Amino acid sequence: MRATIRGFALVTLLYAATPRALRGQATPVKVDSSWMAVRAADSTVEFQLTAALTSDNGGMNFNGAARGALTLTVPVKWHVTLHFTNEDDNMPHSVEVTLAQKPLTATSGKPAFPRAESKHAAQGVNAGAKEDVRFTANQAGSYLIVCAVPGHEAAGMWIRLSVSATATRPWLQAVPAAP
Ligand SMILES: [Cu+2]
Repeated sequence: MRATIRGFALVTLLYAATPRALRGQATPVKVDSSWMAVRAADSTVEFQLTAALTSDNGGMNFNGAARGALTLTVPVKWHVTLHFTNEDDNMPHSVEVTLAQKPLTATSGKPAFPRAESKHAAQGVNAGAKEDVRFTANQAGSYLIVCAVPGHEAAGMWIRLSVSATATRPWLQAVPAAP
């Protein structure tokens, strides 16, 4: 009996000592107000989108969020600039806006809005690379901001973009990650 309790305690201790990234359990994302800048006068939102901002999900995250744990909401017809940066020393990443589909399917290679992807999205870019991705969110709906490097979206490297017909200004919100 005592040995069982000790064994259980040991397993618990080992689990607690395992980095979150290896457990695949993302820390709730803390939204930083500096990530988003709004210019209402010309209906523009600028968003600092950083691949592998943290080590969560093995680095396959945007701003620390994986599996949809962050939602950027923008009013329909607003202009969006994604200031994309890759901070991952271990692998290339990219960005592409796709329609939200369930189940998640392999990226078709075509973004949901014209120009809503980084250059050579399937190859991605290495650590330190920066690129501005500009597009107009001209149709309301549910979208995803994904990494288009093969396998990354399936591994959870995606967040949500909601293009809203009723919102009057953009906002950013941490939400529960998909299982
Ligand atoms: Cu990636």
